[in-house]
Amino acid sequence: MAFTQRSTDDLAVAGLRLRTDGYAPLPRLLTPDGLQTLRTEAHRLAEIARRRDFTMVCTDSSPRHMTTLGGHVIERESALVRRLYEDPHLLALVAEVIGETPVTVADPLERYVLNILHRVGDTHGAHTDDHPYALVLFLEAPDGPGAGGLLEYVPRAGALADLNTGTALSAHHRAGDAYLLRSDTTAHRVTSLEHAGVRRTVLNLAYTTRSATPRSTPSARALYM
Ligand SMILES: O=C(O)CCC(=O)C(=O)O
Ligand SMILES: [Fe+2]
Repeated sequence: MAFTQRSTDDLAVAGLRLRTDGYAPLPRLLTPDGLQTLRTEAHRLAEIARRRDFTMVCTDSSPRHMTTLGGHVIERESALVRRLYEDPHLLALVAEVIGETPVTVADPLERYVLNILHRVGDTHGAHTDDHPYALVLFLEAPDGPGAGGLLEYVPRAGALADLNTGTALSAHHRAGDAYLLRSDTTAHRVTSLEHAGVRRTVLNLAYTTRSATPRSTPSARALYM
């Protein structure tokens, strides 16, 4: 199995953190073998990923400088990611943290995406996601926070501009780490990479719930089509 085991207590702590901060870290979620396998898969998928450099008008014109691959392509190209997304152990872990049953996303484009920051200045600017939960798996990451690529987030944000008021929380992650985000109501962004030769590659798995109101903004199509 690609995932390390968590105690019920650990998952309860993560659930509390998610409800309080909109964010819950899951350090070293991937086993060394799981990380190796997924990183190799990400390198293969990166060959067909597309470079994006633009400002997203519908998210306060926040910047996107990154290489991405949308779920509709990943679905065709990667049996591994297809299986991972519906892995019963993973779904059980997500259920435990969010306190309800996660439901897989119907839209293939947004179900899972690959985001690669790999040039100095690369950044994934401010936004919220269309679906309530994001499980973000780190396949490559700078070793320390000094190289950038930090997640910044504001729970229950009234506006994306809340990220600029000095109240944003931030988190650094290493390869093999993961986090869960209440991604539809938590404003979030990834800070610019500061050093050359550093890569930050994540696989974002999106989940919804039975009670969630479906939402669809143009942003996912602009970044992943
Ligand atoms: O890379 C990250 O940590 C965040 C990814 C993200 O926000 C997204 O894919 O919507
Ligand atoms: Fe996001």
